[in-house]
Amino acid sequence: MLTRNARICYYIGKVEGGAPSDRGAMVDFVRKRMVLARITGGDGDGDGRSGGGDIATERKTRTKSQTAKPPLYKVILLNDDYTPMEFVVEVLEAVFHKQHAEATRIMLHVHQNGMGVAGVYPFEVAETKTHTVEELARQAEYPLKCVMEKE
Ligand code: TYC
Repeated sequence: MLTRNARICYYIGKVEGGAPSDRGAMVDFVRKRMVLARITGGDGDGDGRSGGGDIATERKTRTKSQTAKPPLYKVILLNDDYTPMEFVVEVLEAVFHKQHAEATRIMLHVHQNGMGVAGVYPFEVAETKTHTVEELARQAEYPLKCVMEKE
């Protein structure tokens, strides 16, 4: 205990440029440092790092995963009155690699509900597919529209 107190006194002297004059003030000071250490996950000296023969706690839990997942984007087809159903089905098969039955289901969903998700992808893939759909529609002179939305 003596060693620990000596360390604390040394530490306080190091940080504050002199030990607090009475014991109550010192205890209070050390208590505040330990609270700080608990909040910051550091060792209480305010530099956010541990070590140096210091008083307090090590952080034991990780709150963020190491491998961040990329954000995903929905590619959404919009309904219109002019694009033929078969063209939309072909686009879903060619661009979104859907089986014929699934492509037909998605097309009918868009036709009946005004919009529907063709697929979900990382940003650049979603962007390329969106442009491809609009380019195919433009070449065929259909007004089919496609937008992307963050998941
Ligand atoms: N509503 C169109 C029609 O009746 C078909 C259609 C479906 C158009 C889906 C666009 O994204 C779309 N011919």
